Amino acid sequence: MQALLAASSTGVSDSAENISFPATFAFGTATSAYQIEGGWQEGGRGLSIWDAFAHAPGKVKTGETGDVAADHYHRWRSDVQLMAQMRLRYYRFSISWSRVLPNGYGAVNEEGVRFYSMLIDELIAHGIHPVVTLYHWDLPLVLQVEHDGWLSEATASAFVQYAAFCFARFGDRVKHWITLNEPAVHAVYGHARGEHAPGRRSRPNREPYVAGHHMLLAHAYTVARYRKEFATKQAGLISIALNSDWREPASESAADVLAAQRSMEFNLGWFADPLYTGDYPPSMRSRLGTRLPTFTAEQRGYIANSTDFFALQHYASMLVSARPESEPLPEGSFYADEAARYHSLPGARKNVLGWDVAPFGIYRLVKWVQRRYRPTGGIVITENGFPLREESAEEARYDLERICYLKQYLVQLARAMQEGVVVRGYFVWTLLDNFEWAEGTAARFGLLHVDFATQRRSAKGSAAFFARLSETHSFRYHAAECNATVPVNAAFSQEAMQLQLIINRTAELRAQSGRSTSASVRSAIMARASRLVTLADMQARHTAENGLFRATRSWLAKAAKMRTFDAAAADKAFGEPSTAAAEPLRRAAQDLEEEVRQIENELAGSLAGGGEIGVGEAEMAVAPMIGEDEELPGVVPGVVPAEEDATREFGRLQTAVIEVL
Ligand code: GBH
Repeated sequence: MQALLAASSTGVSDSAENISFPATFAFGTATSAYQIEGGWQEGGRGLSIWDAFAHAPGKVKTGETGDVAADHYHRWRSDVQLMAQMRLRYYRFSISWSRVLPNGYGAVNEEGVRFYSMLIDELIAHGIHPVVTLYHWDLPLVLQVEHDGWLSEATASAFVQYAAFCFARFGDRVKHWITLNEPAVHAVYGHARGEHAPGRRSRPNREPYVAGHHMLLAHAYTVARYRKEFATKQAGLISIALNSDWREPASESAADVLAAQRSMEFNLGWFADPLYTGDYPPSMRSRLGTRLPTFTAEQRGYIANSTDFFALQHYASMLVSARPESEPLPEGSFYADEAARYHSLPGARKNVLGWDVAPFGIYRLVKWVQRRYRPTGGIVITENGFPLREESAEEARYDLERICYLKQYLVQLARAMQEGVVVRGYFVWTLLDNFEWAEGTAARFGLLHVDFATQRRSAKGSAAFFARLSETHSFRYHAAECNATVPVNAAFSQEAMQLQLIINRTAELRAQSGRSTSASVRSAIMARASRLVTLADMQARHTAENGLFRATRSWLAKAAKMRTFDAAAADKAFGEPSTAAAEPLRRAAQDLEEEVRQIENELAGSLAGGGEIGVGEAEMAVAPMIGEDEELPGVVPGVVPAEEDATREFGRLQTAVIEVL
């Protein structure tokens, strides 16, 4: 009996994997100016829309501002030292536009230029490549006040001038540029939801599209300028960073599949389609009509092919279903046009900001990007990371959840790369705890913990992990360390097959001998049946964790079916001997005929003697046939037809087992 049940651990693979990345793969960390610098009124810096927004009461949940943030403005030298100690080779940071050009355009603040120039030199001196974002949401306040910010084309022209200025002053040393950070998030959170600067929300289904349009134009003209005046001499690459949550269809219905696709197009395609095709996705054009601005032919020429690589940022995933006509959103809501409903992912954990952790999401996302855009220069993940509350440095030292998040997302990225998706780099958001926009400093994404009272930095466990990864380009991943599920479908098939054999044999012997099945065989069968319920539930969880929701539904159905294999029914079935019972069993187990014959031979001796069938015999019969490493068929075809069912209950049990195979 023990041995019979012990066999159940076979087929479950739970060994550590070695995940590795090419030697040329770029590992780095990312930050942004307003989130780390502080020094808001120092060194001649002009104000930005985030200064104004954070100082307005009630906008930041904790009441904090970025006035000091992580004080990087004063600590940049030691922060670079920390990066060097972590053996990082790439660092993505942003330039504060208003620190360089306090009024958005015109007068230059040389002190601000010097700050970034020294930072860049310091990075290079430590062997760290600077990757520079020109705009991470901190628009010079003047441009908002005088021109309505991104609602005006004037801001786009100002941006091009500012960018060209940066190329001229820093481009001799900076070889990787990002024009804008997440224009979609900036447009929606800043111009529809009002949760980010500039905090607008009065025309939520119009302004985001106008702002987005001008950001796209700013990007396109900047890239044209870079390519014309700087790229050849400076030999650099340029792109724009786009964020995308992965949107998984809530069901296989055509409506939901289309809704998920539409949702991808309305969020990522909104910016990515123009970059590759020169225009917005047709789905947006048809639903938004004249609310979606248009590009002239000349502008299309500028915007198409305006990236040297695809800078992709990803954090979370969600389920998407079609929004029924009967449940419209209030007229004018930004989300109404998309006609989608978002849901939590079944089986996913939520991070402290309520976002669903789903490593498979990054795999599907990069595949989606690769398929739709085939981006020249490949994909660089310019942000991915995990927030925790980590009050103390001590607590933050054991950020296993973050390490697991990073590992599991990287495992999925490596998997996509193995399948041909071109990914060239990966940047963790973020180097150190900082001002997390409307969340204040409460949500910490850093690899380094920052005590905001003392500004002391301490390494979290994830800093050590990432340092090693950045140096070795590989890590070991073991599902158990992250409490991740492992596939048990092979174990399930194997055990279901064993159970099938035992039942078949039991039935045949019973039919031939006319004796009832022994209690020990019955309980062995019941124990195996309940083990199958557990395995089916485990596999359901595993498939859900991996976004294989159709499989999840079928595993749940299998588990439910196996549950009907209850003791009372078994008693009834096994207690009433009947010759007819053997017939459907044989039909159902056609594939196993050969094996059944073997069992017959092996059991021939005990059969001759008659009597009860002992569990040991059944077990012996099954065990030698199924070696641990043997490949077993997953499916046994055939279902016992009801009309042949002389012993109805037994037939039902039989069906349960066969169907779940
Ligand atoms: C980035 O934006 C920013 O570039 C960066 O400045 C910021 O600090 C960092 O992320 C962390 O927030 O609630 O499940 O619907 C992230 C953009 C958009 C990603 C909303 C998560 C919500 C998923 N985020 N999305 S969900």
